[in-house]
Amino acid sequence: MKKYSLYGLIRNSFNHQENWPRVWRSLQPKVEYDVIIVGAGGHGLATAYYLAKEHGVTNVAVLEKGYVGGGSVGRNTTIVRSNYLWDETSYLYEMSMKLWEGLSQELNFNLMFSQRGVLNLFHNEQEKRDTARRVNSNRLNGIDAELLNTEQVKKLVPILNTSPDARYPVLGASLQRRGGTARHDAVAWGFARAADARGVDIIQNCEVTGIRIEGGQVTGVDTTRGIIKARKVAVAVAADTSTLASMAGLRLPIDTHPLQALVSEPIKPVMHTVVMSNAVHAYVSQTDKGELIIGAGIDHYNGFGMRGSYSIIEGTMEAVVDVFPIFSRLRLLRHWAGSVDICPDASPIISKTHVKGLYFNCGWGTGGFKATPGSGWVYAYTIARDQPHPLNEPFSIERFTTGYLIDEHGAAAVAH
Ligand code: FAD
Ligand code: PYC
Repeated sequence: MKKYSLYGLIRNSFNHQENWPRVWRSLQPKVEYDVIIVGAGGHGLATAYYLAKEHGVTNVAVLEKGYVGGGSVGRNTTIVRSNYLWDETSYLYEMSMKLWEGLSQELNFNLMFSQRGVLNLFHNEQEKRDTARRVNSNRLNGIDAELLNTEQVKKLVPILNTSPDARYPVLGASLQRRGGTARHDAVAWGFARAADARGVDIIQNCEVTGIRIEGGQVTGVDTTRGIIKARKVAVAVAADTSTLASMAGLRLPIDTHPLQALVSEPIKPVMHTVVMSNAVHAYVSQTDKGELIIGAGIDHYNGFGMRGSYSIIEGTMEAVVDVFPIFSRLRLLRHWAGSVDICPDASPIISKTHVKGLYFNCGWGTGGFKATPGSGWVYAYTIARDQPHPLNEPFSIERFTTGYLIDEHGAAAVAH
């Protein structure tokens, strides 16, 4: 296994300029590529990296309308887990988890992946039955999962309000010990640097405004920096995918919503695992700097801006303070929103389309960060071979006509 060098670690942590890939200078796009990836978020960059590494496809451009890491990959609450309900989703996220477990070494970039455990609380009898079902399903699929009672949860997170009189009484939780967090922007930078080192061009400030198709075959894209030709175009824009789909005459069953989060001022360590609660509409962990990072449920109206409504955050704060009373004295440091595409079954699309050479990876909703390496790996396979890997075959666009939906609303663990 590749080992860190002390020099490499120091270089990574100080982010020296010479350590950055060509992406940080202004790269001019070539006239033609084998593959164009639209969107330099986590998924687009991971796809480029695995295309180069696993399939030897290096004449690749990743086109980004803004800057690397400016989308949801740099806005999420960094929770990584693989405790989904259905087999198809469990296999995909567990494969991603296995990639996470070796990713800092593989990319030689400290992703600060921390398997501190993820608790999913339940607050009533029905939630308890649903959680037990998911824990059993995980174990049958070889994924670590435990069902804890109130006392066991309290032992892990002493600051939790476990009074039976609480507004949201904690009856127990599922625990995935291998779950945890990672440094989100490092994931974008790590994949960007590794893809760049293998010859991929990452081009910022280059918005795709049209998809060129001739005789049912993709021939390239229109961009704000001119036409760029390619026989394969792979979309990974994560938000407002419908606009990209409409450029190719496709209609996707996707809704785009704001999703908000915030961090508190930093305090000494008070919680050592991630705590999520669907009912409370919140998920909380503590960063290495000491900030509490708290996320909300989705805003219910559609929205494409990187902003959400105050009432959502207000509701989340009210609930969080009920569950963690000591947080009531903390001050808010920063608050932001991202924009997420959601499919009707809360599962993603990783698929070929009716247009030859055109692929879509989207609909990750509130949960695509944890999928970043796995999604990139299977998407690269699909693009390179022009056929899905068995792991992403169930996630094709066709499922919305066959009716073979994979409903993961419960395990999404974020209020929808
Ligand atoms: P992005 O980083 O959004 O990448 C897409 C890129 O495409 C963007 O940079 C965008 O600028 C670019 N783009 C768009 N249109 C064009 C165009 N026309 N031309 C060129 N470029 C274009 N998931 C988890 O698993 N765990 C979590 O804890 C978690 N928490 C979240 C909290 C919040 C507040 C939010 C907003 C999301 C959260 N998510 C979480 C979801 C996760 O962040 C997303 O599912 C995932 O990051 C999406 O994939 P991406 O990284 O490729 O997206
Ligand atoms: O999917 O685990 C998740 C998640 C946590 C916060 C937002 N999404």
